[in-house]
Amino acid sequence: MSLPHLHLVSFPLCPFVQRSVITLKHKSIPFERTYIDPSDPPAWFRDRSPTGKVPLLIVDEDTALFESAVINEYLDEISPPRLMPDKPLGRAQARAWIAFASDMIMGFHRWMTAPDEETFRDARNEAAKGLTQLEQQCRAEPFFMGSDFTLLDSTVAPLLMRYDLVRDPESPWQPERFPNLARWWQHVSQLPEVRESVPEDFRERLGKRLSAQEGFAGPRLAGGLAAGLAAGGH
Ligand SMILES: N[C@@H](CCC(=O)N[C@@H](CS)C(=O)NCC(=O)O)C(=O)O
Repeated sequence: MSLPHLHLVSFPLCPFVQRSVITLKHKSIPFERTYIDPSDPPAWFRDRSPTGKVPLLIVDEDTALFESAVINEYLDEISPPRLMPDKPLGRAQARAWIAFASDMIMGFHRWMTAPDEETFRDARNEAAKGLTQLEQQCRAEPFFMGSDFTLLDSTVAPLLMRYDLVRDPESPWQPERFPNLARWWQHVSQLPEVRESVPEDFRERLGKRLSAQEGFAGPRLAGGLAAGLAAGGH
């Protein structure tokens, strides 16, 4: 089957873009990529995007798709084999947990950008609750839902990559508390499609973003990221 021309409009730090990149790379689907700054988007992007958000996938220079979960299902449908369970109930479960992981990305963002200590602690507690629920679902055999890579793996990887990088003594991500997720991440973080799903200077960009943030969380988390860098950890 011949594939359409795919143009992914991206932002280097965006976890939603990253999940589409992981799917594209996992399936070895060729694509063109343009980076924009969604906080100061070019006019052509404003014209084409109904939400003003990335990712935007322009198919055959004609149709613009938005919402990363929808983009991922489209990519999956046009390039077999499918990265979703065979049975309707399994697919419904995968979609539900994909939506759950999207909320957790927003939760990570609330924690990372908390303006004061109280918001930081509240966001931390909420995120820890979400991680506990993900932990109960994660089979890590070696993939999230079992022996096969699914769109849920593409979706959760950007979240864990960020928690793994942004270290803090009070981080909701404490690997020893979440052994399934930790085992899963140890495996999935080594996959080329995950390693190559962000720009090479991703940490530095994240560090700059945190340092530039005003309020409680930014400077504190930037310090943790720098310490991880100095120790050669990730
Ligand atoms: N639900 C959307 C979320 C996408 C999203 O929030 N993207 C951010 C960048 S990570 C964005 O473009 N923000 C610009 C804005 O909100 O104006 C999806 O899954 O695609």
